[in-house]
Amino acid sequence: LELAADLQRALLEKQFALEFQPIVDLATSRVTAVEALVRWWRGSTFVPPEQFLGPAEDTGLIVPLSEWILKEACREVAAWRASSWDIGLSVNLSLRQITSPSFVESVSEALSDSGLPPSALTLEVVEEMLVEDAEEIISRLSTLRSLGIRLAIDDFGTGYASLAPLRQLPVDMVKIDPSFVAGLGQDETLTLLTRTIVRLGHDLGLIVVAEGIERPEQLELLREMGCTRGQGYLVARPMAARGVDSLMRTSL
Ligand code: G
Ligand code: G
Ligand code: MN
Ligand code: NA
Repeated sequence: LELAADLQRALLEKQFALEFQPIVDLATSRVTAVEALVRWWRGSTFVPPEQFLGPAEDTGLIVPLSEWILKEACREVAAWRASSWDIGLSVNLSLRQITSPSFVESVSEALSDSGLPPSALTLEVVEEMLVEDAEEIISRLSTLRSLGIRLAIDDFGTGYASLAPLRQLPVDMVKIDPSFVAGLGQDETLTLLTRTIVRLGHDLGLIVVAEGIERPEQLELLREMGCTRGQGYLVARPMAARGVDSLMRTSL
């Protein structure tokens, strides 16, 4: 409850910030997109998203918070693109955000306000959101996709119904959960599963992103498997917009 009150105040007092984690094309090592990640500095204390996203969801504050995240992230990425840097943006969605009445409109508004083209925006959902009573969610996401927005399944492989969402919802991308990537080259089963997910994704015509790349060995194996894109501390850590500015200058 105290956290809930603090969250409300944090929103009013603009205590939230965004970081952006680069996502690279594994074949060329070029940065193709950034994933927006919300950060909360409660005074001088950093509160991890895992601690406040649940309470924000329970209190409904996730809706205005997510609207701010989308607007802010679209604005930043549109500015980078205006400097002739061809990058895309990935944004994580929460369940309550998608089911809120203003969801589709707020995404469209974030795009039109910033001038970011719909095709430059990828919305990430987790499998669990697409399993039960998901008709309304699937319908809303499909509406956005028909506007040109891309959809990704985040943490792919960890849900208990991994393959059903691929049939129910037209998606563009799967993001392989870090728990698979962690075992690359060290655990035979995880290596085999990763290879299988890459192949499955490609057979379905999807972009496959590996997350949580921390060791050179993982990067090499993913390249050898033909995985499309990679993300992780070895490639680049999440960074403030200023950090992305410098990255852009060295990338252009
Ligand atoms: O950035 P970090 O690894 O600490 O994120 C932890 C979790 O919080 C991840 O599951 C991530 O998807 C989620 N997360 C980070 N930023 C956002 C956001 O802007 N919106 C939503 N809904 N989830 C986020
Ligand atoms: O659930 P989601 O995939 O959206 O979570 C993304 C989070 O994963 C980010 O908040 C980021 O801080 C974290 N992350 C990104 N790269 C790595 C990595 O290489 N290792 C670990 N442990 N976490 C990472
Ligand atoms: Mn994500
Ligand atoms: Na993930």
